[in-house]
Amino acid sequence: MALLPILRYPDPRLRTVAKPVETVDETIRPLIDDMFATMYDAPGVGLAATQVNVHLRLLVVDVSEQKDQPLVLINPEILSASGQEQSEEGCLSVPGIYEPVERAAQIRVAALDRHGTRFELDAEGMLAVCIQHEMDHLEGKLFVDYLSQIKRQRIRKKMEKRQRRAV
Ligand code: GNR
Ligand code: NI
Repeated sequence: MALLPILRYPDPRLRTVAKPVETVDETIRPLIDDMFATMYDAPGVGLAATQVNVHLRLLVVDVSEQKDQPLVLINPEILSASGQEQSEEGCLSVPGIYEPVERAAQIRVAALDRHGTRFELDAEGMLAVCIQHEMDHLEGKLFVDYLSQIKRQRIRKKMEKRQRRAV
């Protein structure tokens, strides 16, 4: 298993729209395992393939306390959404920034699991937030896109400054 480098905002590669996974077979499973290792190591509660520069519709999440409920969603689709709730979001691609974002409170999602079997899932709370956040990544969208232009600009400047220092 390997830890994968995570792209940082404002890297333009984070704006790539991911392509569907055509077939779920052995070739994709090592990527799933590496994504879990990378997410747990970070640590984070979710990770989209986009963040590790793989532009496929694949995400992993684990919002459990014990970090023992790994969930893989391949080619996820929102079947229905209801309610609205605001919560503080952060992102491994925008480290150190936390801002409130409004999202659907409850969602029903369909996806393929690591064996290619279709399943449906009802989510609310942190799991619903996380799945919506990860599905945005697959569309090239980041949580900072929901903030005001002024805030986003400030965050971008901060990230660019940090990146320069890191060289
Ligand atoms: O680790 C993460 N925490 C988090 C907190 C609130 C809302 C969303 C998230 S997802 C984030 C990991 C990440 O960047 N996934 O794309
Ligand atoms: Ni993120």
